[in-house]
Amino acid sequence: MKLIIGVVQDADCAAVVEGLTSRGYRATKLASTGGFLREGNATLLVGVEDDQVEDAVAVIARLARARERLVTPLASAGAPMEAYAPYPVEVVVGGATLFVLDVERFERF
Ligand code: 2BA
Repeated sequence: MKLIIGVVQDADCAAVVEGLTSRGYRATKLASTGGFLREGNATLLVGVEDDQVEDAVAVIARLARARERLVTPLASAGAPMEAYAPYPVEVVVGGATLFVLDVERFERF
């Protein structure tokens, strides 16, 4: 068994969860915050059989859309001020950021 941990944008989360559950996958949504933009995003936990990983990843890839964002990042606490650039930068936010982990043990009571 594998655990897919997927960070998606809030705007795509409902569609991704719907896409996964409609294909029989179970998903858990956790509210999360990106370290760079400091904005809300969503982290999905999706437990799947090994042979379902590619299909589940394809569902997420189809429904999570990359968007360009112009942002002014906040300075990190403790970071040297000379390393902080207080002007807007354009970033492309996923899509999705996925981690696929081996599951040592799975129980559901
Ligand atoms: P954030 O950390 O808020 O990052 C949002 C977007 O800002 C990133 O999109 C990337 O385009 C840009 N970005 C992040 N760090 C940057 C930096 N140091 N310099 C310049 N641009 C930077 P994505 O790469 O699509 O990431 C979307 C979200 O996925 C991230 O939100 C974070 O919550 C998560 N994520 C991405 N990579 C991760 C990792 N290696 N570990 C844990 N979470 C990750």
